[in-house]
Amino acid sequence: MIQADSDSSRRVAYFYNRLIGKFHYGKEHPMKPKRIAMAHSLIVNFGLYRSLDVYLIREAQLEELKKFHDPEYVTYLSQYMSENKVNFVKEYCSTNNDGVIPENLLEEYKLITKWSQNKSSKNLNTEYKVGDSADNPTFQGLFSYCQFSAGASIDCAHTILTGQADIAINWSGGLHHAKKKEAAGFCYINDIVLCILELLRIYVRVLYVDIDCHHGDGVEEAFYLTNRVMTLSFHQYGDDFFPGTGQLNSVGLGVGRYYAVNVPLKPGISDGPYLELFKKVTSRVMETFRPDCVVIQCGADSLSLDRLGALNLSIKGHGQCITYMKQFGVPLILLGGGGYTIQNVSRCWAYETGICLGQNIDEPIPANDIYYQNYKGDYHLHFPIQENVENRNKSEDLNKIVSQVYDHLKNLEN
Ligand code: TV1
Ligand code: CA
Ligand code: ZN
Repeated sequence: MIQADSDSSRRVAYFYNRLIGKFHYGKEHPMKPKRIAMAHSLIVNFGLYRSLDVYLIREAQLEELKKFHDPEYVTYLSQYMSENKVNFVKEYCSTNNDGVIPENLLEEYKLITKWSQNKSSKNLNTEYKVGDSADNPTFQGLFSYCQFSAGASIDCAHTILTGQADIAINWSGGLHHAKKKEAAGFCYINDIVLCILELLRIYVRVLYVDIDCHHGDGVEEAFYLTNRVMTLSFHQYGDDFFPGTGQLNSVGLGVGRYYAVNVPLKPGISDGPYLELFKKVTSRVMETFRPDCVVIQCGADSLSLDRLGALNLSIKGHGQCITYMKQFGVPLILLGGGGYTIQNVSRCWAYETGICLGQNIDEPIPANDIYYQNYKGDYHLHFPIQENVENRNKSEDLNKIVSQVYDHLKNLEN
């Protein structure tokens, strides 16, 4: 039974486009856009869509991406897609039409051929870290994928700013590692930075909270020098865990000093200690920073049994972070992010969509779900917690983190 809790219900804008799930980083690559389609399918099958304002994700235009990214980098990314498109058109022509270009594709074909010939050699991959490592491959439609992810996060900001929603959700966003002119950690365009920049056109202060198991380095770096955005990341840290930044003493610079907050964690942290830490830190941050809006990167790789992360949260524990942030009554934007055991990612984000609506879903996966087979072995929404995982964070380590963070935040009180 769905428990409707009308007191905590909010007007929720949910952004989706069924094309998102079609993009593919490559067969062995852990990042699977399909998980967005799986989450959506659960959201539909649990009946949550009936209470959501569902918006179609549009592609952000080049000019919008250039609000944060280097124009040459954006052009480079767009050209790359065009090059793929050339191959696609060529392949299409040779397989279907014996090399004859159909009239309706001719103009497009000419344009993209010209682009791919004009491409200067300095623009080839290594400078922008695109296609030069297994982490950030090029793939069919890469640029469109970036445009969708960013278009939705920018529009999340707009629904909040115009008062059309109290909470806005984009599970295809949250690509927190992308830099001004560099791809990193499966991220090419930083939809989060673009979203926050849009919010800053009206709001004075924006809080960014990142519960992905990786450090939110791209967002932290973008706002490292400003006091209008506070970035707060909880992440696994140490033993060369990617990206290697996010120490407790990275606090921001200049007027941005103490407006970056980092909570580095060792593997194995479970719901109890994580939530205690999360609440202690976020409550003090809310009290001292008093943001006009909170953007949450809800990376689901902090869940137990993730393919890349080694933290030990349950879906309920992960969701309690959202519940806790919701009770401050400040507008929220929820974005996706990491999450590599995909049947748990879709469970988690469907559950958190329910939380936004004040609907606590807890029933098995509906048998008519088109991705039903993906849940084979356990059709419950919640997976059992791992009892045999050691929490390598001693309570004295965690207490030390809290008191350090409090000391940093004391510098902001006046
Ligand atoms: C292709 C095929 C790529 C298999 C990448 C895990 C793969 C990884 C792959 C992988 C993998 C990383 C590094 C490598 C530093 C680099 C969306 C020397 C089984 C937000 C990004 C993690 C996390 C990048 C993104 C990391 C996010 N881990 N198999 N790659 N090097 N890269 O460690 O924060 O979740 O692992
Ligand atoms: Ca994080
Ligand atoms: Zn991650």
